[in-house]
Amino acid sequence: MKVVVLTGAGISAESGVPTFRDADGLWEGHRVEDVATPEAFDAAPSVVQAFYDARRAALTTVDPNPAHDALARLGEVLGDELLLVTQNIDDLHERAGSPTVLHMHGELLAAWCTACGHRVRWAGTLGDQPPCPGCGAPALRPDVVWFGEVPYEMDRIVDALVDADLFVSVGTSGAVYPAAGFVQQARAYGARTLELNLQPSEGSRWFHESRQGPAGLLVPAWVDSLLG
Ligand code: BV8
Repeated sequence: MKVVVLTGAGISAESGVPTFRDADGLWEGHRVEDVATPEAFDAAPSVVQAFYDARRAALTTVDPNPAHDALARLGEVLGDELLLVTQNIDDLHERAGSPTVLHMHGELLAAWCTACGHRVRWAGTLGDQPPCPGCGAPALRPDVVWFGEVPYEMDRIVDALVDADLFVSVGTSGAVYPAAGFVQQARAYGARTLELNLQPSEGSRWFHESRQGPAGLLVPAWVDSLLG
């Protein structure tokens, strides 16, 4: 059985990672959409770098929760039959042991040089403009997909949606595209669709079934039911 699982900020909420809709979606008084854009980076790079440096540093203070652990278990059993796609830029799926994780919006623990295009794993800060390990230019930006930028590995995701027997969405508000449109694509190609979310999302009506509750309870229960 081919399964595609899409996760959003809600799966990391119980680990202590704030969601985008938490804190009324503001960061230091900025609308998230205002700091997570290339325009914001051009206008005020230090503000944007500080936003991501703080979130990168906070990663060391949080741990995976039972929802991440259950998806790692599912990945161990299903192998290539499962594609785990996340909108999250944290590393909690990997730390829970998920064999493969597709970060469609990038990762906090990676940097990208805007001078030479070099990509590099990065755990420190970028606000102090460290030199690029590739070309030496002080031109590193967070390797995340900002609003108005094209998400990563869209071809691989769409291929998996077309082949999917089951599409499951966990902890996402369905407010941001193209991720919010995956349920309709998967359903159009015959997949059964299931939503696991604390509250109904903007896309709930597109799912065959929508279960409300905390991911830390819903996801282990669903994985146990699937693996029997
Ligand atoms: C693009 C990285 C072209 C940075 C992010 C169509 C219509 C309208 C607008 C658009 C459209 N197409 C494109 C747009 C523009 C835009 C967009 O969607 N804007 C929105 C605001 C209207 N999209 C883009 O710009 C995208 N690029 O379209 O390029 C293209 C497209 C296709 C193919 C080729 C080219 C790029 C978008 C990516 C932006 N970067 N993140 C960073 O993280 O800082 S988006 C970021 O916000 C996250 O990654 C995530 O995607 C989104 C937040 O959403 P969620 O993860 O769902 O989090 P949220 O807080 O909203 O909700 C949490 C949910 O969890 C809630 O439902 C809550 O109930 C639930 N919950 C809470 N606690 C729990 C829980 N559930 C279970 N258990 C709990 N304990």
